Amino acid sequence: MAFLFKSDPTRGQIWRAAFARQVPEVEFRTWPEVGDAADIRYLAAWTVTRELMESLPNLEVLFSVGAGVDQLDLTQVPPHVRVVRMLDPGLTESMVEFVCLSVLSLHRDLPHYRQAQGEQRWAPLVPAAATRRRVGVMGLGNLGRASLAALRPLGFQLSGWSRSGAAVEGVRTYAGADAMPAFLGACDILVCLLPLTGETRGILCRKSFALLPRGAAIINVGRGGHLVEDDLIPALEAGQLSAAIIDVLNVEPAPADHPFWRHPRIWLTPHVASRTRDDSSADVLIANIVRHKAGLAMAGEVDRDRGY
Ligand code: NDP
Ligand code: OXD
Repeated sequence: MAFLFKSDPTRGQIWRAAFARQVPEVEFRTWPEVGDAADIRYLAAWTVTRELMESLPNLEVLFSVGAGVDQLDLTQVPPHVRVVRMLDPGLTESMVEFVCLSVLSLHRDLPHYRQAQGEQRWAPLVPAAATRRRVGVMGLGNLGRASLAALRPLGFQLSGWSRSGAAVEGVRTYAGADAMPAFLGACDILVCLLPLTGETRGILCRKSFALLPRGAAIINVGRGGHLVEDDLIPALEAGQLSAAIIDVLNVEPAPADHPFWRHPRIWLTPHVASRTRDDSSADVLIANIVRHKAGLAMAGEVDRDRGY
């Protein structure tokens, strides 16, 4: 029985050592050194191709090395292969930091001060109380909930939107498409932490911006495909939005002529809100292999029909 690793080589060394310590009976192989492909039961990758899938006749579980799975193109993955996303506590910790940093930056008007500094203007604003600032998170999964829990002690008015609208302590929750206008209407700062699916693609667009209070700000730490990029600058220029922190784009890295690079009200970061941590993720993945071998449910298994 073998595990095939197709990701960053440094991470591979750390995972290999963890496998040797914790599950020595599972042989660790690193792509493209597949060996006898019939041995491979488990694969961990960021992306896969049809050729790779067809070359692994006994594959049982595909582990995403990230929290998202949209990049895997599940149409190339045979239906019997189970797909599991990464629930790494280290990744969650980094996302929480980034969301708090971004919300606080917008709350305390840092895009305004960066722009004013560039123009040598001393332009103080009266800071709003956090208790008067409404922060809404789209996506109440692992990352959305953890981010809300960290924002809560700061005093913000918190709301969250998801398909089911499941309760979150200290957060006003909204369920499904019908509740989206009411949710958006009460967000001064909107954070997107949705998975990218057929239903969520393009959810940040002219229409949803119009439902936000005038002057709201957005943070997209989900996927580039959530944002209709052509709609962002017009919304900023019209004053409907005041600022945007954009960590993910449709095409990464951003091409040199991408208009977001130079817009004073857009802060662009290179898909760094979070990342799977090499050490903590090994333990999570190995725990899932142990569970799978014992016939138990794995943490983070994806519902392939839902797409997340
Ligand atoms: P989860 O799968 O745990 O949570 C997804 C949430 O989105 C759930 O609350 C779900 O609702 C909700 N949702 C899904 N579809 C819809 C829909 N159509 N309408 C309303 N709500 C919906 O995901 P994670 O929290 O682990 O991760 C979220 C995303 O963050 C990842 O998919 C990835 O794209 C992104 N990410 C970005 C990173 C970065 O560096 N920028 C790093 C890591 C992840 P319900 O609860 O009802 O099922
Ligand atoms: C992820 C990511 O999905 O890094 O983990 O974007």
